[in-house]
Amino acid sequence: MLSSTTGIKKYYFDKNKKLLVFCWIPATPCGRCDDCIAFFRSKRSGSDDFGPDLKLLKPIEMATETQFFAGIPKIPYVLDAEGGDVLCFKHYNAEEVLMGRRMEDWLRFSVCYWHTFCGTGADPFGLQTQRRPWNEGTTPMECAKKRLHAAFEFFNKLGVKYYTLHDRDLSPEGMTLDETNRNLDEMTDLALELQNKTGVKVLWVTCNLFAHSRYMNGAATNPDSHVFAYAGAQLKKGLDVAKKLGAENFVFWGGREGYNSILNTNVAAELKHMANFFKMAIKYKEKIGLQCQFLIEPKPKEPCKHQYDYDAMSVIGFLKHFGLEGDFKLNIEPNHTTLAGHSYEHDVVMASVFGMLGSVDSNTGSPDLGWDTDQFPMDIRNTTMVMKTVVEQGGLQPGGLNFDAKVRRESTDLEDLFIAHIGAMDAFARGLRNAVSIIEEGVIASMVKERYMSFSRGIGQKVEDGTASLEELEDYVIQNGEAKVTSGKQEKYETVFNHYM
Ligand code: XUL
Ligand code: CO
Repeated sequence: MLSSTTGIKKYYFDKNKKLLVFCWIPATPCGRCDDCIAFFRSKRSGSDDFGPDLKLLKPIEMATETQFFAGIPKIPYVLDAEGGDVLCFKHYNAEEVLMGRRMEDWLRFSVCYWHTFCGTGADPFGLQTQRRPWNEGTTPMECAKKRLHAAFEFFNKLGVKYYTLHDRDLSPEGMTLDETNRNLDEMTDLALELQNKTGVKVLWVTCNLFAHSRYMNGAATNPDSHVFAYAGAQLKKGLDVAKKLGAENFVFWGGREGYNSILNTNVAAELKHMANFFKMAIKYKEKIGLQCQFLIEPKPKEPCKHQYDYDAMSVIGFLKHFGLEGDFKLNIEPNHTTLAGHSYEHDVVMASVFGMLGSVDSNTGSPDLGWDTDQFPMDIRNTTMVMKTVVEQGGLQPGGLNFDAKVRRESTDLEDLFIAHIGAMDAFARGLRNAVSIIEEGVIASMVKERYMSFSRGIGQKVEDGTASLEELEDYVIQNGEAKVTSGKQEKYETVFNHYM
């Protein structure tokens, strides 16, 4: 009788709102057919309310494959969900159109491979706390394949269309470059197969040029040209991988490109070598016909005491100095921005102002700590600030919002991976809605416009156009005397902003 396990299913929460049953396996009721409903009604009160323990909620679509995340449904959008319901979206409604674009296309969410599937909760003071079933296997390659299957099950259930990866997350390093590359070939064959099967795409690929001990003194800024050559060889393969997987962007994060002591460092030489490394990347990209956006990810410190890509403005200055600004944009990670001593949104805004905001590693830190905690972004004020800039510049495409974030060491359940992403996606959906209201109503924009009004006429207009001279400014002051005191009205702006939260 009740053997169907496909199609529309129903799921249930217990009285504590914990997902109790989502799929009735054969030989038990499927929860969908008339027989099941009759069965429930005979056991319970005769209605869709099955008593204090079970509640029938909206029918949801089941993911087709469950191997690693049994018990987790395809995450639905539930408009009337209650506070304790955490395995559903309450704000992120992928298809909903805001300012002429679907939410999904404004947000372009991506799951990162390294934290979510390679992370184990280990920290400098303690070993792994999180046991992941995909890490159980006899060889590194066997685990790598299991991990990839787990990742695609996760992407599907979460409903996220993009993922990001380092070359070494996907596939283990071998004894030689050749063996490493063969591992990568095998793993990228499987990744491509799963991408084609599911429609999930690569937002960006990056090379891990910082973890191996050979890179302890840097990769493109290493004082030894042999190490530089190794980094170049790894980058060449990384670009091939990006092409093979159809990556829409390629990120450079210079983990060890910087110094720990200025005394042993030739800064000028290192910066030139790094620029030459990027020039080789541009050439090879052109040669293989790789169509993707190059991105540099700023970070001020950690692991190096000083990193050359300190913040957005340092990177933009570097790119302009070496004539590279036409080939790169920036991937801004707000946890890095706050480490540089700026406010959360500062680098997103600065990069955007210079037309250089390419993508965002959407995470947050704990400003009271002072290192890169890579937490999930849950603060609606922060997400609103970021989305305001993103919407104002017309979106992030081909970049996106990549969750470079990890669940806390103490969050050890598999479902925590879902809860964290769902919470952050909802936080960004709320940020988007708020930003759209702020922009559509235009109160802040008209206040700002009014504030700069004096540059639209007279001497201000000449300054704006770049035609004024110091002599003219002096004449203006002689004729007009002292400038009047004008309030900056910060509290008014903050109050108006809070209205949209
Ligand atoms: C490190 C960091 C990296 C880059 C990619 O702080 O953010 O994960 O995003 O290498
Ligand atoms: Co990052």
